[in-house]
Amino acid sequence: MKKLGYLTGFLLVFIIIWLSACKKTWQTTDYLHESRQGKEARMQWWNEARFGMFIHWGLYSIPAGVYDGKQIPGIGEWIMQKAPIPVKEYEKYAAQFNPVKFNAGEWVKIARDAGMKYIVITSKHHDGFCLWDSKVTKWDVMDATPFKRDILKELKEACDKNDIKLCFYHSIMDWHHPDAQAPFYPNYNDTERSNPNFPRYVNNYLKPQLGELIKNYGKLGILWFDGEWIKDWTSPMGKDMYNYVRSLQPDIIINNRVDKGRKGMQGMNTEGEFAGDYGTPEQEIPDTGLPGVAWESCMTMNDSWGYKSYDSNWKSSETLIRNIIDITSKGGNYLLNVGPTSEGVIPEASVQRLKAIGAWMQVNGEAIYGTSASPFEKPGWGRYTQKPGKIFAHIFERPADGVLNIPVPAVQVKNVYLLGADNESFTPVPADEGFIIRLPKVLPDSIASVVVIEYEGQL
Ligand code: FHN
Repeated sequence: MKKLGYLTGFLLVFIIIWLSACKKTWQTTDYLHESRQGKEARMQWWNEARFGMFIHWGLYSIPAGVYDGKQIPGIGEWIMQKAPIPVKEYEKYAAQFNPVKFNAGEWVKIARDAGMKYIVITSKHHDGFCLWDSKVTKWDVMDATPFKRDILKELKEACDKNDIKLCFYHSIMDWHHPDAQAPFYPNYNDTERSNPNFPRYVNNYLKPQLGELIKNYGKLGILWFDGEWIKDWTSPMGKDMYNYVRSLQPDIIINNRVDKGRKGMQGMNTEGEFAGDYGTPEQEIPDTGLPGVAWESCMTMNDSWGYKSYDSNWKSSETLIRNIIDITSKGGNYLLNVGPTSEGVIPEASVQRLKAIGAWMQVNGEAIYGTSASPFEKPGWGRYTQKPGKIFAHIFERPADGVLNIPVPAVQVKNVYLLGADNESFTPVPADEGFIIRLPKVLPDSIASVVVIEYEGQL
């Protein structure tokens, strides 16, 4: 009798434990309704980072904008669509992909020395080619190319050694998969047609591949979705995908292109409830930031994301540095792109610009990292950024008379000094609006010099 009692008791305990374990499995957390504090904590590193590297790399770096002897207009990574190239033809590039000069450590060092705090690389772009060893396809670098190295794995190891967050760009649209857009050739980007097998692509391919990326490469910073504009991708799919990815890495950040809320290249979410942690303006900088709205402007250095051999329309280092300042002054992040060659080399023109940015950030980085949007109107001579107790005045054009009028009440000012000039300090002279200082004739940096105003109290 006693034995029966023990057995019953044991069974009861086992059933309770088993049910609670099942509840955890069945219970799909709804990450879409996270508290403001929870989201702020999760995005703290991102809000402090302010500056990241975008890398568009894949088979499209082989044609590099040329097909059948002709220069194909448009962005390099769209050559399959723009030429157009049939899937079987495009697959031939895989046998040529052998980027023997690829060195993840060198790429990460270039990003780190430029002052970039995260790297977003195309794990899979619209052509469907995978830069990692995927178990659900042979259309990947391990099976389809002579290179046979897991690029994402090597990059993750290099990022971990350099305190850089590795993030993955992943295209929902897929021009190679028969259940996605491949059958739409010659217009893979047809936004009107549907593939009846698309749900099979999502459940048996897209989600399992994302599972591989999220589970097999350690802690990631961002899942940067793209290609969400296709007809077959729906908002419920986007919300489910958001929850799925967060269920595997609850702290990961996901951009707003996972759902259908993005307003085109302007990138911010339309009204209504759409998944995604931040807006994604593309090739543009919003006129003003939006209080309480996280956003990141992504931009090329020339005109193409993927490498194009003849695209030499490079933005100047001055433009790129002032873009960082302008974006930061509006409370955004800057995701600046490089398009490596088919040999695995970041173009020298990009490297030179990133070195110039790094030199500026070395002196002035405190006026960018961890700052938030300016509390003041944009001044004619430059921009403002801020941290608690500090205003950073970024001077693009020195006023002819050398007089700078800063709208911080003189009584609150504790210290005013110039970065990059042995912190040369100034005596603030009270003025109608705040105070004025007289700048030296020559400023430390012709692109942007920063005056720091330390103050007490609230503005
Ligand atoms: O079609 C892509 C394009 O190739 C590139 O990846 C950019 C980068 O954000 N996103 C899409 C265009 O909006």
